[in-house]
Amino acid sequence: MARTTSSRGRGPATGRTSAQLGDQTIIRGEGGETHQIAGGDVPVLTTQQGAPVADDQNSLRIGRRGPTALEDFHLREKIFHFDHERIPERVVHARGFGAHGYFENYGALADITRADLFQRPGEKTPAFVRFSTVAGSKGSPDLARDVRGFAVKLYTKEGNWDLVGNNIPVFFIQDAIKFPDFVHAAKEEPDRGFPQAATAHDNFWDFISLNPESMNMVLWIMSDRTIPRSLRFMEGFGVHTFRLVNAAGKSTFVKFHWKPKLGMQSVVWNEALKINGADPDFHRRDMWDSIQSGAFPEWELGLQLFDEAFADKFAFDVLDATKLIPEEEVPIRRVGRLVLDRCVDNFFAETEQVAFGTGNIVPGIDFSNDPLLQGRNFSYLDTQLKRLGSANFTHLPINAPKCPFHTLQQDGHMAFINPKGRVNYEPNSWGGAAGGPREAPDKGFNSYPAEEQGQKLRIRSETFADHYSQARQFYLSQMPIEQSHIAAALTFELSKVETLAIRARMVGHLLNVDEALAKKVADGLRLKEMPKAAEPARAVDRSLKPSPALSLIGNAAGTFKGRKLGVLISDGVDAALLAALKAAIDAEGAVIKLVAPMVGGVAASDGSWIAADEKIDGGPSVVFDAVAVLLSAEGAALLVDEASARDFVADAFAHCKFIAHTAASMPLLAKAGVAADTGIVELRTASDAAGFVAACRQLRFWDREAKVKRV
Ligand code: HDE
Repeated sequence: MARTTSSRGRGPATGRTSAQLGDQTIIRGEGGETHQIAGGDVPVLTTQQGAPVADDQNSLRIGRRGPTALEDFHLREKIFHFDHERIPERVVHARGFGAHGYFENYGALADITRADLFQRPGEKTPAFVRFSTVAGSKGSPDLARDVRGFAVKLYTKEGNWDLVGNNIPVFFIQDAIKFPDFVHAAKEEPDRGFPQAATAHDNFWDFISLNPESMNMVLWIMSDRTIPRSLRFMEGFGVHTFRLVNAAGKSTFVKFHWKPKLGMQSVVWNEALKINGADPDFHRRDMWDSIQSGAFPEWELGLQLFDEAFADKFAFDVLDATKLIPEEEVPIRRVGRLVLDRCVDNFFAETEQVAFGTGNIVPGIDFSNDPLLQGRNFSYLDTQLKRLGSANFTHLPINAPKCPFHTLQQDGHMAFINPKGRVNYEPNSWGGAAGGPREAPDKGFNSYPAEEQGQKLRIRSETFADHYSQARQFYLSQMPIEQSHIAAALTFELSKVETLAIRARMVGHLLNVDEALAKKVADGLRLKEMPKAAEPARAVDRSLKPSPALSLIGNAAGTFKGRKLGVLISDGVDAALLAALKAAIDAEGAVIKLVAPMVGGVAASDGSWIAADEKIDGGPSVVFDAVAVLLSAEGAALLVDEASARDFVADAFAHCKFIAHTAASMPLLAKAGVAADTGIVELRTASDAAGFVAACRQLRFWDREAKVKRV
């Protein structure tokens, strides 16, 4: 084996070399010994036991080229600890991104709940939120077509309240007992270990097609909701019906909603596929960047409140998590806002170790009998023991309440909150403080005393039997462009299913949702014959009125705020035009990023130097919401034959983005196949910039889509 003289292994034979690493100078002496001279007052590196470490570059060996000594406690401890760095990833929702913030209460809600956080107007409750995808592993791409988790931990003065929700208001199944089957079917197939983070495979659609209660959710997951542009631009839902209980013991049913202040927005599927390649961290980077820049993401908490009388007359069972209550039937009351204003200090300690649980509720909030929720109440506590390895996971700072807490639980692995004193049981006759914590009959959590009776049965209520009517209602509530996306997504996913019978079975279900949709998908799959409609357990109710609130595009916020404009520039870029565009984007509260042939920058028309944010193939247009192509004639001549520049423009066009350009950029636009439409805006002078940014408020120029997406 060749002998190395690498500076890390053995020092050079003579003299000393030095290298600069950050603020440290590493000096390698003759024979390999190393000294670090810290720049400034930095702590000394130690072992876990606190012993100062003299050499962190070389293990202890016998002779210059001899074996390593077992007594090297520093080496052993370091490798041992490294070997145990991972904890099991979440069995679902493994990939996530968390941030801190607060919930601010708008007004007192004492009439409907005694929950402490809702009692005082303007009160701020610390919050931690973790967003996630469901199916993929920790390292999967952000833009997988998937439901997003939206889990909120509120550290209230009467304990932690976790609202462990999703960005879709309904769920796949009605009973927790089917959750393992559902998740097995959705995740990678067990024999081959793929596909990763994708439902486009046989097992998923096999299960779904045999499980008609999923159909409402299927329509939702095939909609653009599962490819959000940003975690900041999506809604959140508690999904189940919960109860709010006031001080007099009166209960009101509630469904929880989070409404994004910047409105909703999604990407298109072809864009999602490309974003996953260009920036698999697209969502977490977006969240990180916006919080770090002070543009704090915000949602309003909405309550849909209803009573037993409404529940009795509503067309569906309010305990069935595959159904929602349209906002048009029970309006949403906005009661506060959630602001995320701080990134985590340590991803593992906070985002990875945070333990949410549906069972974490506080006085004034209570469960309903939703069988999915009841099952979840077991699962979340159970899963924490597996993942965090100790019943003391609540001692971790991210999980511990921020209000005083006193239990009589003790010991166990890693217990580091250890009460002093003699008392660890109750009742006891030790008086006063020595007697330890006592129960509080009035102030403490009292379950709502719902009357329950009946036979012990494994049975699904008749009232859960309608599987298609709300799926149909959702589909008919979408704008035509959204309907076409749903049909395209179903066609894409089912095209990946190899078993023809499964494809046909799914189309049989779609016939109960909407015949035109079923036909579109059948044609898209080139099914030789139309299958028979699936036999519904209960006849489809075709009289449900569409709910316009369910459309994403139909409820766009009409702002470009918080969005990103990507500007392709070259030497000779018109400095005044670029400055005007930047000013208009700043005024909108949006972000501008400059993309150039080389990241160092370009020489502008006025001789100034403009640094770029990205090199052309590092900043493809898929990571922007709109683009501007501000090339000079020389720039266009240079880039017209550059594939990444053509893709920049062609993709922006295909993804229906607004495109501004200079006249000189036309050769590149023409080569990229751009055909004129009103979403393509020529910037003649600096005064045109503001008009373009105003047009971008529509977010996408959907009229173009029929011209660029033919199958
Ligand atoms: Fe979960 N779910 N879930 N889930 N879920 C978990 O708990 C489970 C369901 C949701 O960011 C696990 O700590 C069962 C609905 C989110 O840490 C696990 C059932 C909704 C997160 C679990 C459901 C969710 C989880 C895995 C059917 C939306 C991520 C790791 C009865 C309302 C929380 C963990 C985070 C995580 C079980 C259904 C949302 C295994 C048994 C419905 C956002 O306990």
